[in-house]
Amino acid sequence: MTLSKPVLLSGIQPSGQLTIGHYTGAISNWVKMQEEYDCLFMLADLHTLTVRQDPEQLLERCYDVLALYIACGIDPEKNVLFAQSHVPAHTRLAWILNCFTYLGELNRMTQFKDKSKQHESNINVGLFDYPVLMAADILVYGAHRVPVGEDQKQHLELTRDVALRFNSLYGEIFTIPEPYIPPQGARIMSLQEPTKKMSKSDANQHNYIALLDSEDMIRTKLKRAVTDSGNEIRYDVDAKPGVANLLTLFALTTHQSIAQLEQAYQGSGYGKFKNDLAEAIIEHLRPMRERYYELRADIDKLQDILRSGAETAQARAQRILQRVHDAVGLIPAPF
Ligand code: AQP
Repeated sequence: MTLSKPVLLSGIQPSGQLTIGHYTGAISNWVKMQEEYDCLFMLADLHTLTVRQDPEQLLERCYDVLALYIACGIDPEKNVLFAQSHVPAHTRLAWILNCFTYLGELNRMTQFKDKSKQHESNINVGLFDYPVLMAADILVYGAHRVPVGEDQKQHLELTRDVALRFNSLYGEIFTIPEPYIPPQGARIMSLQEPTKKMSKSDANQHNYIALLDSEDMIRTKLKRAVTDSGNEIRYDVDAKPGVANLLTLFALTTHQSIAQLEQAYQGSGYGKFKNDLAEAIIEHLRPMRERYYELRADIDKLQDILRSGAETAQARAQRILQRVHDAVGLIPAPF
């Protein structure tokens, strides 16, 4: 008898160019987990609509992100790769979950507060409801594990609360998901403002390293990265947040410990440190980038992957959605 693997669900919004933070905080961990788990990786395209997107750019970015997932090592033969908008079960479950989520809970979400400040002229209902759609994304597949960066932890806690509430009323319908937060790289900070998270939609492109930045661009961005007025390379998040962030990136891209790096760069100054980090990142990303351009050129293949991923995902999501319909007393749907 073969035991089924636990289910894992994760995704990234195609709302900009993926950064090295998405790589360390999300995709590199997915790659490691894909053997152990039964994985579904989505393009969280519906989530991007909570902020105004340029339609042509969004479409291109969906393909960019899919090609990046694969180029980084996600195997489309072993995992379900799909677009959130292709599987209607997500939004159907989200509506039902809306009726089991309290306004007070959503009001506490820090991402909503932050994004409302960033987009004052477009504080739409979708932005407020984002965590409920995220809960549906996860619960509709019975996901056991959800790899997330630090910033998504609160949303996952809400997902668990809503699932427990629903189960306490209707029985064991939903699996209660566990987060996976990587021990290192779960919150890569902005290069110019190292107390703020590195984000792909940052208006200042010098705040992030995009996975597809040119080699020269990576060198320039790191050269300009904020450190501090001293010259000591030491990991101290409070006193030296910029240096601590760069040390984290260095450790992740070279598989050395922070202590080894502190030792190796003792007395060498920021210039050499940043230079070496730039070269380490360039080398680390090189194979992925070469693979990316090959994949991105084959749009038919990318569309095939999404088509087959959507079919599999929809068939799987249907099972839990049907149980939810039965539980709350909706007429069984012909689907
Ligand atoms: N800087 C980061 N460090 C570590 N992990 C990160 N993640 C994002 N930025 C970092 C993790 O990547 C996953 C998918 O993120 P997302 O794009 O769906 O949403 P986000 O967290 O809102 O990312 P951005 O770049 O900040 O998006 P925009 O700028 O479009 O709002 C998540 O697991 C996230 O934690």
